[in-house]
Amino acid sequence: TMEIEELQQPWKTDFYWELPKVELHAHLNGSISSNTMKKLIAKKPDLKIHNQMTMIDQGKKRTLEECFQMFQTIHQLTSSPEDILMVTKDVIKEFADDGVKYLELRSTPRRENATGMTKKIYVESILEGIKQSKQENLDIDVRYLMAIDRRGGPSVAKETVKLAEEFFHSTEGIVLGLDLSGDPTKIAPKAKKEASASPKAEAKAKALKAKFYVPEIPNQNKETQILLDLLPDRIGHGTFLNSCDLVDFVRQHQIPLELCLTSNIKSQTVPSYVQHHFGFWYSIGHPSVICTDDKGVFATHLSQEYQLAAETFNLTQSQVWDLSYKSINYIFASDNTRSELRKKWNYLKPKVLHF
Ligand code: 6MZ
Repeated sequence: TMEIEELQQPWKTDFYWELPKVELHAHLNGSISSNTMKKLIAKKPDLKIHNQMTMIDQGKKRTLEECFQMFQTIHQLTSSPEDILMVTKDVIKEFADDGVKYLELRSTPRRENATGMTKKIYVESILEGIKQSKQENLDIDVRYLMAIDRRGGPSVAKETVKLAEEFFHSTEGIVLGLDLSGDPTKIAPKAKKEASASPKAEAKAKALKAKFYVPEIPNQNKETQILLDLLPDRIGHGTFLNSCDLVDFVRQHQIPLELCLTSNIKSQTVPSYVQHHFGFWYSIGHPSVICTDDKGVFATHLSQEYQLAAETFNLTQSQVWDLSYKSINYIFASDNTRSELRKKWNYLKPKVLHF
């Protein structure tokens, strides 16, 4: 069966798979593979959910709104602490199998009344999954970013910051920071400002690194600037950094971008691979990290994203290597972890780069 599996996984053939990689933008519930999804669906047949409702096949597209509906469907399938534990372990294993050596997994703490899962239990289940994966000696270092869904507004944002702080102190660097995500169309501008301002300000005070999405929808330059003024440590997508002022600001502050090609194309925030803004940011040498966003929903792998970027923008193997090596600069973990990763990359370099 190994042979068949290899054949069905063409991205596993080569360089892109062997390339050691860093994944900095992956939502847990969007990263569930179809294998794991089958297990979840089998546990809850009454929901009548099938695989096609939770992923977007090759060549298919959806609107961003439809993508957010898919997350609601997926959340119905991951409603218990056991589900979250299984999903966390499977996702980590899959990233490790794809050559990812360092992973910052992000996820929104969720309460589910039906199963009695609290936000705290949710977080603990993820941390348990990370711990168990570590005990299995997988060659991957996993950290957790606590996500704030924009829809919740300021009160949920504050609650999440508090929760993050609790775990920040007790997990010795596993909980690294915050992320502002969720549907960018679903929150009033004022609430959005407060939601984004409060965690950043509080987190800064508490020496937590905080990170934020910039809205993925157009014509929100003013709000984008409000978010940028908080000086996020990294920016997810950057899809609509579409005015000179915004671009200048991001360049001036050298804020690294997490770029997710397939996600943007399948959710139609970018019309095609060649038109993806990776081309622009890469050409000016701006700190850019290739990421998957939701490898399950968008049916991709990090190695495949590297391959797509390389083939679309004509990168050589050594340019691809440098892209991956530089992404180590932008992780939220300590300098110590950074130098461990660099050592690993340098050790692997002659084995991976064939000239
Ligand atoms: C914005 C996104 C996203 O947190 O339940 N999420 N937010 N833009 C995107 N681009 C497609 N993809 C995923 O994972 C699912 C959640 O991640 C966020 C949404 O809030 C979604 O509900 P967790 O593990």
